[in-house]
Amino acid sequence: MAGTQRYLRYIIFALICLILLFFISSSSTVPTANWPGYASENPTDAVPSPQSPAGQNGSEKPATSPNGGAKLPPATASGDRMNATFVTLARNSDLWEIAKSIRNVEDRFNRKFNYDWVFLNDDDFNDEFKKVTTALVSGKTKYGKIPTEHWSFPDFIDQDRAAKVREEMKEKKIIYGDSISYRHMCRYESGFFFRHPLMLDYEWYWRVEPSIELYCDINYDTFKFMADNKKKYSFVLSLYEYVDTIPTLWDATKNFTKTHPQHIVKDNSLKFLSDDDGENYNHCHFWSNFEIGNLDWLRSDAYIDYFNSLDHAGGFFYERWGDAPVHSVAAGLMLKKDEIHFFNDIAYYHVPFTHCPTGEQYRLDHKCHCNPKENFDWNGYSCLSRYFELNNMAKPEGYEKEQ
Ligand SMILES: Nc1nc2c(ncn2[C@@H]2O[C@H](COP(=O)(O)OP(=O)(O)O)[C@@H](O)[C@H]2O)c(=O)[nH]1
Ligand SMILES: [Mg+2]
Repeated sequence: MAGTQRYLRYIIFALICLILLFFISSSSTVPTANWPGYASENPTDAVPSPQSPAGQNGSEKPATSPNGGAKLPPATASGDRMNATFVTLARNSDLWEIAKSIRNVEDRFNRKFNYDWVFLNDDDFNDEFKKVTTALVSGKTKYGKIPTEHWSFPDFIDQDRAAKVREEMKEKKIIYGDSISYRHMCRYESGFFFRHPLMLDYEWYWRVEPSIELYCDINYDTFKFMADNKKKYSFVLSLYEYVDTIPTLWDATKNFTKTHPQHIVKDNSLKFLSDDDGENYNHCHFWSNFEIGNLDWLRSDAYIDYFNSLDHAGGFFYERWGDAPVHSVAAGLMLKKDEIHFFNDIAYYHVPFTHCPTGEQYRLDHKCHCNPKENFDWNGYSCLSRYFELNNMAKPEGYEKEQ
């Protein structure tokens, strides 16, 4: 008898469990998984695939082409795409640091847009580099090898003089002062990356370096913003360059402006670069590890003439000219001031500086995770105030607290 009762209790208990399970599974208050499709859905269903590299000029504007092999969710942003790509110069050994950067860029921006990503290297990329980066990027990935003539000493450079400079800079403990590869890198970023065959398909680029972070959601197409607002070059951080790396850059620039006055535009940003109407350089520059810019501008006669004249002056090897002051001086003199844009809303870190947008409401609305106390913008070593003054821009509310 006791045994039968125990069975009955088991059966009733099991029935109650079944009824409970039924209610839980059919209840509308329990969230169901509703993620964008992964492997089972073909991402090309969501984004029309382009006939040719996405172009902004034709009336039929194709979208970006998602990276079919990566099995990532399709782009969520509607609308046309620009003819644009991310671009990274890297070594195979940079893999895990660039992987972090890619993940930041994808999470905050590119998963919504699926723009392509071009990787350039002076060596061959290995299979692991390609495999990992392709898995992370939502757009197409392309890998290019830099031709030797773009990553070597030009024949007009005196090798002994260059070697002596490296020794002296090493003594003086100037950062990267004794490095040959760093000089090739700076020269390449100054004069060649935009002419690499893989880059010729594109009109816009966003440069990304290893180990960077993005701190806020970017919910609009920054490339389209550049085009719609007639911008050619942009920045998030600006600062004073280490003088010992560019002692004669300004003299070389003045020689260029004398011989090529036609390339200097009216209403430029000279005031950002010089406090005495061009006599001397104040060493302000846009930090070029972040850039969104127009490749056709870099491929213009004006920019190429400037690069060639600097290259022949020899300062990439006889000093240690960085691509940041080179790009900045060019943008400052050869673009109208309203063609340069400050992306306040792109919160960014590259060691050791942070740009964290001033204004709490913006940071909350865009799910920012940067500490506003670390914002470099209004620090005495930043050049942003000069940029604001030059462009008659009002500094954002609360900037005093971040000085
Ligand atoms: N392929 C290649 N890339 C390099 C080399 N040196 C630097 N880079 C890349 O050039 C960029 C700038 O170098 P980085 O070490 O970040 O310089 P820093 O930001 O000025 O300290 C990064 O994207 C690096 O990955 C090199 O010798 N070969
Ligand atoms: Mg770097």
